[in-house]
Amino acid sequence: MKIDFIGDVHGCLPELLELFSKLGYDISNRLPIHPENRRPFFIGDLTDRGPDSLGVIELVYRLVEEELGFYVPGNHCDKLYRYLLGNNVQVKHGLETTVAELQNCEPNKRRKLSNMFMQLYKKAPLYKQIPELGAVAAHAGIKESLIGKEGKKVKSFVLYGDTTGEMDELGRPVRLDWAKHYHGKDWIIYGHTPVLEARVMHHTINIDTGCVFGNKLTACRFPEQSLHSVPSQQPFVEEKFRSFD
Ligand SMILES: [Mn+2]
Repeated sequence: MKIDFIGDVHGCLPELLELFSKLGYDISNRLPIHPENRRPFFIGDLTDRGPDSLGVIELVYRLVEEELGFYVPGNHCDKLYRYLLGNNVQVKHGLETTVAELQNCEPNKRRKLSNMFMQLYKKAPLYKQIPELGAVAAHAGIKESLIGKEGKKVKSFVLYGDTTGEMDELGRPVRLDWAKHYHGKDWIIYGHTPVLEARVMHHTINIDTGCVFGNKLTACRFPEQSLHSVPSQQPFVEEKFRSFD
């Protein structure tokens, strides 16, 4: 199996289509198809902040439904799902743009896209082990001791990462650098924390290069382990990017 893992899209549909093109997918039909049967794997956070979250939902839903692609959810996906269930979630941190897109739709289209997303989310595993590639895909990553496990702790880790529950001086959740202490054999492919350049640390690769914050959208090919990016069309927001030692 040949996979192209794709980092946090956050509604950046034009960049996603450009990335597919760059990776050699034929995007002239309804769904992007690769001549060598490569499959895209979305590592979560499809929506929020970007210009076309609904377009991204529809595309990923169809790819997964037709077994042409894979998806694991991110924290933004989890929140959108809870919003669509009617739970009392705060419509901010980007969710407001996706909600506005839904509210601007005809009722039938709104229902259709809401249902698509809910199906996509409900059917998705929290993270996915791909033994033939020696890889594990999880939105915010996963610690070695949690691989193969389920439960609340796993869910919180793969959606939010290793957090302390505290905030930093800019009001961002304090994130612990789990990758620095990861010594597993499997490659962990993840996103969630925007970085200017894809970050390879031990056997982990963070491919969230902050497309929605004006940097670039990145894919990582397996088994080749090569990185491919297209530039963002969004304004650059420097303070959203983390640097690591
Ligand atoms: Mn995220």
